[in-house]
Amino acid sequence: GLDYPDRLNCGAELLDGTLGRLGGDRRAFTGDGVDWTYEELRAHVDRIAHVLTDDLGVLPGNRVLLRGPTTPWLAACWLAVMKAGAVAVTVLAAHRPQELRTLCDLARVDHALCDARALDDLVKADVPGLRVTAYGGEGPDDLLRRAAHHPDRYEAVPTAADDVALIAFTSGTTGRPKGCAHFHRDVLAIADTFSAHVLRPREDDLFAGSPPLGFTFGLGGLVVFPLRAGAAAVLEQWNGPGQMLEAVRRHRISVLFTAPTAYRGMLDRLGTPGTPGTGGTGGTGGTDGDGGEGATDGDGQPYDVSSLRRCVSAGENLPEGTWHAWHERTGLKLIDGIGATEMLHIFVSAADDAIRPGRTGVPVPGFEARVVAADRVTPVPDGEPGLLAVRGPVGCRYLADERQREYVHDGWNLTGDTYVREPDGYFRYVARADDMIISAGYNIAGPEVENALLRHPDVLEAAVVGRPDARRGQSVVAHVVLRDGTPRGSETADRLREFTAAELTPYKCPREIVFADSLPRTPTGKLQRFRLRADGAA
Ligand code: 3SK
Repeated sequence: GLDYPDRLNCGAELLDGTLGRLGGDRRAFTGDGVDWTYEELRAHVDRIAHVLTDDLGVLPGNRVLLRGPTTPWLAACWLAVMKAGAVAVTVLAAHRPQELRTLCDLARVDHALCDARALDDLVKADVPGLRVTAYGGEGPDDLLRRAAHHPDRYEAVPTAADDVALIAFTSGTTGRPKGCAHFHRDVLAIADTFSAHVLRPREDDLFAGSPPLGFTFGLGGLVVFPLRAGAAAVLEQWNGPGQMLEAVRRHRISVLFTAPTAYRGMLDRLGTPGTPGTGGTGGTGGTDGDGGEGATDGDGQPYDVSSLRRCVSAGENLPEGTWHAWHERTGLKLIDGIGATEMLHIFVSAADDAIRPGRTGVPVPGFEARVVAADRVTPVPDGEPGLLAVRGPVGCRYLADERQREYVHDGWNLTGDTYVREPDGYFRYVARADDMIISAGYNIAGPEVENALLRHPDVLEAAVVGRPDARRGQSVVAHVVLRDGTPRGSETADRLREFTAAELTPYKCPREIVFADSLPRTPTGKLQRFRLRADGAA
């Protein structure tokens, strides 16, 4: 088990602990015009922590909202909040004023540190009593200007291991946000489970990825894991897979965190071995402004992914076809994983030779997983679908929300995913439990139909939902984003229907195909199938 002392401050542990172990002269964060060693990072963090406590009067336990694009400064603010013993309330740059107001109210936020470039919406949110301090701007009270007047060493508040360190929000894929509280020990636990045992980073690794730091997938992958390993991270905001590929080449990134959609978007640009990529599409893979150059990036340089060593895919189901295409093109085995904001990070996964394509993996060391029946308690036999239940060092703690009772049963967290545990102990994703389609008495998993569609060369993205149908209860409708240049029309729809008919049992085949420019997604990139069900069109 994980054995942490009763007094534990995850910010101090990640920064001072690593620095003490490995020395401060190693590279820590780069991006947004800065390039810091661990020593320099600690000086910035400690100065900001002084501003928090000495100037702004932030007390241990106060809740501090953090908002901004992915930069080393945002990560430094997060670490300073940790060291000051306050609670980081992480939100997305994409949250709009009304949403920000709701989140601040839910989390009882006292202070906010906000990138000057993202200030407008927070000001518009007009949160009663909120003290907002901007960073990276021109104002005389700018956080960084204040920080310069403070000492570069700060003694971290000796928080308890089970003091709340952060509150992260999940809107799930259906709306009403919930705040999830996680302890200082939880932050270290995700590094000491998934990262230590599955990812196995090296000190010379350079991490990067697309998930924002307001999404715990990004916070873990881009801040917690590299710091715990004494490695470095590129912290910059990318707009789509073209910019991602450009960053991989420019920085020589070795560990990449992103979602299946982005891996497909990158593959679309890279092409298959021997064939040049298309250099850009208009699909959900990205609107990067780099289209049209063939297999070169925005700098006119050929794409080069040879620096990549570990590629993590999470946030959504990874279709087996995407796994094989990435492997064929790059020689790398994608590390698939399922995580949840409620669980902070990934709890079922596999790497290297333990990977079985098309399966998410096995419980990460430290976690247990099982598949249970609709009563949420009784395990179903291997090979049968049911609800995924998981328990381990990290678990769900919603802030005052009755949905806690639905999520946690007898110490097991029910993530809302339908899974099958196969006889070899591997977990295979079926669908989100509320995304199962019931048509003419058959249970149909939308992702299975989506995966079949994605195997067609003209399909870039697909979302399959049930539509109310008087005869069948529900009928299967596929929303499809086509690759550039493929005509939308009945001929293409017929070809796709024929294709799925050759791949799937007839009752699973889409009755209707709707073409779309893009699919509705949450700001963290998850498909919002409920919006397709409600609209009947993208
Ligand atoms: O919500 C998710 O999908 C997720 C995946 C990996 C790590 C963390 C999270 C929240």
